[in-house]
Amino acid sequence: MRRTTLLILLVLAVALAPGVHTAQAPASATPLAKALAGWQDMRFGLFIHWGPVSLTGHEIGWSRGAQTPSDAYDALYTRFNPVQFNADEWARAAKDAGMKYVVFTAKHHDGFCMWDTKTTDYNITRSPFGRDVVRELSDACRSHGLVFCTYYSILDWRHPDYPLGSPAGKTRKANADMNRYAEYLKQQVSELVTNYGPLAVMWFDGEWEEPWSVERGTDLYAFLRRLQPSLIINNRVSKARAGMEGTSAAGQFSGDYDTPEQRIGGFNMGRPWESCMTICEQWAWKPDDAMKPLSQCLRTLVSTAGGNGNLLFNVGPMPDGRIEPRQVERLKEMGAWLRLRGESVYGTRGGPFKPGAWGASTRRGTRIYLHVFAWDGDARTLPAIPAKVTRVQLLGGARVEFTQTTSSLTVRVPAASRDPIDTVIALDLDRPAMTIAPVEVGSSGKAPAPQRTR
Ligand code: H79
Repeated sequence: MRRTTLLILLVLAVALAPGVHTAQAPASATPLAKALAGWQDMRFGLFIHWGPVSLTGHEIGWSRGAQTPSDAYDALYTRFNPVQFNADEWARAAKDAGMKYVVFTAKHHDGFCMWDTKTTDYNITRSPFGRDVVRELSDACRSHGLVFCTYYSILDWRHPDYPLGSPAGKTRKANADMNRYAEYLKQQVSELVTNYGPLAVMWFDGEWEEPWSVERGTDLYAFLRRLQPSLIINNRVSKARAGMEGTSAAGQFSGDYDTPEQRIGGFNMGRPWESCMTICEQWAWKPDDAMKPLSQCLRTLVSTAGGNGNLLFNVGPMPDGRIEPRQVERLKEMGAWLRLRGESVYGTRGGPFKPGAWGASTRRGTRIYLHVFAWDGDARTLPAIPAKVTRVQLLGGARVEFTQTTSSLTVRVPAASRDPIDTVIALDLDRPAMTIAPVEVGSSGKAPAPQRTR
């Protein structure tokens, strides 16, 4: 009897103990819930858009039948020979950036398959290059401790059975058969999950056209869930996405997380989300594309984490197989910053102060990390929170002057100690930071409007 009691106590103690990085997923959680919490902890991933289209410098999928006639587009793979492709270098670039996962375009809207598939000859092994890029990249990611994921376009403007065609789904094919196409699609994703998995995420896209439906999406989701119970599947598997905002319509089947595109998603503690965004302007490689400055890259990442989202940051490698050196350099700069400030990003959750031009906040345990972009002289004032702040310091140790009243909280940091991109300040509290309800910043009047933004 006493042994039974002891055993129960022991089980309870283990179950209630906080996790090492996060206490978001209890031990009893489903494989999917655990995977989602772990994926949220990662916060930062590399998106890679690549294929024979890189030979043209135009956008992947969309340029088919537009900038490049369809026949010419479909023949690009016959001269695709990226001899400088080195999966280890790509994985190293992601690693050096402080990224934790990689999502690769296994198949985009043009239908070209970057893996050795049995389902079609329109794949990388038939190119002069002849190597299985998905194989090499998934292996390299694993050996560098990165989590591998695939992007897969539901629509396929080239496949004869998919009803719509290039340009941009504006044409209709005569002898298409959507049911047959759906079988082809299932075989393809099952190859990806089975031969290259387990995958962390299956990143669907191209779901918006008429041939796809919530019913088909629900069926595909169930099919994949059976193949890999821990697989995370984005909301584009279904039809509930609200355009580029990427949120999901309430009450409709919508996969596991939301997908804002080319914008930072809205603050949301309930539904997981991930913003996908390009380091330049185009998804696929374009010569002399305009690259985002470091400050914008880092503030985007921090504002995303502050809204409780992930950032999937995209590069489009060149036709020779390399990621542009200037882009690799930019990624390295992000990684250098994260090596010093990473504890304020990885394994955190967003809030309680909502992000804005002023900055953002993240939290873990009894700590809030303030990420301050805009100062009022030496000060940053924020609305009050229902917790006592017991200690304030710059990440790295220097003490910070602070005052806390019933209506506000002010931190002061002299210019010399500030980081012009993002000054990170740790606030230690007398209670768990996750117990604090979200706080609006700026409109209350208690917090001054930001003086300037960069
Ligand atoms: O792979 C990259 C792009 O090629 C792809 N998604 C990223 C990750 C992409 N697909 N579409 N777009 C980008 C823009 C498409 C916008 C529209 Fe629509 C399609 C406008 C109307 C149909 C999206 C879906 C917004 C509303 C419905």
